[in-house]
Amino acid sequence: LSIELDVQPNTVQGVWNTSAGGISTLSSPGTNVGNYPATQGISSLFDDNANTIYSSRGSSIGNNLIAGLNTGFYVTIAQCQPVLTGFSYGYTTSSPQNDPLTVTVEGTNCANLQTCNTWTLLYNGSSGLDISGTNATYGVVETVSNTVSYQSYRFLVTSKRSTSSFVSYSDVEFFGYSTQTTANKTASSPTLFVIQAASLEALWNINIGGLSTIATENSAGAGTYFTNSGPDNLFDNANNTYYTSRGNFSGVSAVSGLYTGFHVTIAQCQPTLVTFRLATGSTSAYDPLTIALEGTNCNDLLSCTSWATLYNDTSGLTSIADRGAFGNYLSIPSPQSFTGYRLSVLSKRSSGAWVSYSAVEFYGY
Ligand SMILES: [Ca+2]
Ligand SMILES: [Ca+2]
Repeated sequence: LSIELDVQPNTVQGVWNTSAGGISTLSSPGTNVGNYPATQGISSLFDDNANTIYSSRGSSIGNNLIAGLNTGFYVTIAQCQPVLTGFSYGYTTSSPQNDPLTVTVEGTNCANLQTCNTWTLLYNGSSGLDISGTNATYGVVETVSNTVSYQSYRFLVTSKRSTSSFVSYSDVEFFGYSTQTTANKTASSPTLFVIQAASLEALWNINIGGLSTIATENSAGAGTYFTNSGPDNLFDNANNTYYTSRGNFSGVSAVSGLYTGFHVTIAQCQPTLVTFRLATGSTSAYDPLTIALEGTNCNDLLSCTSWATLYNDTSGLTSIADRGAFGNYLSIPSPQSFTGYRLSVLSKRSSGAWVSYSAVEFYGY
């Protein structure tokens, strides 16, 4: 079963003058060979924004057929023992001449990617962007014939569409599978968990310890969350975007939004959650005041009926007046390893049409 694989933060590095099998030459912002424009750097690649792009000059300055070739990036995947089986590139909206047409994909388990010289070639072919002039955000998902786990991957552009000054693309998505329960981990200092973005689901009608129901996006109605206000807004590093959920009552009441929440899988080996915290939303009345957090090792979170309650207490927001501000860190009394987690709101500050909050952070090892 293929899922979208997530990027380990701070591991993406742009490269130039680099070919499959060789050492990576690192790129940097600037206006020379080996540079990318400062506003079109590698941070544009995994920001879920099709309007931000990564552009490379490579070894040529000028409008020609070679500028931007033999450039790309390497990246480490957050999941445990990830196996890459597919990818797709994102189009730029304005520069079809910059589109990569063919790419190489390599995998490695080197600890130091900068000095790594053991890259295994997994793919050499189309970028998936063959068709020009489409309104699509992403190109075709290309299949990588691979069954071996590599923690890190390198993507290099070997040809482009036309005469241009750069090779540019807006995003790259990774598909594959992972095994999150296999590692044998010992306790260490908690760090911020990477969530598996594709596993995140809005929920309502949550039965603690049992089943829940998927909530849908809508402007009104029971079992819905407010338009553009889904749980992805909890993990976007923006304190002015909110998860705003109605639950089983669409209207102003003391119960609107209760027993709503989300479930999510953590993208790393054998995660053990130790502490977590929430941040307030736009309006005090909608703040969660008491919450439950459950964990499971079920593969399918929606059908799962074996949820263990890890925390059932205050949200940490009781005394927080500022909007978009984090509350207190909340400690799990008896931490243990679970791959999946579910957060449910049990009570809110006062009467309102929904429950709303701006962020959740999970820390563990
Ligand atoms: Ca982007
Ligand atoms: Ca947010």
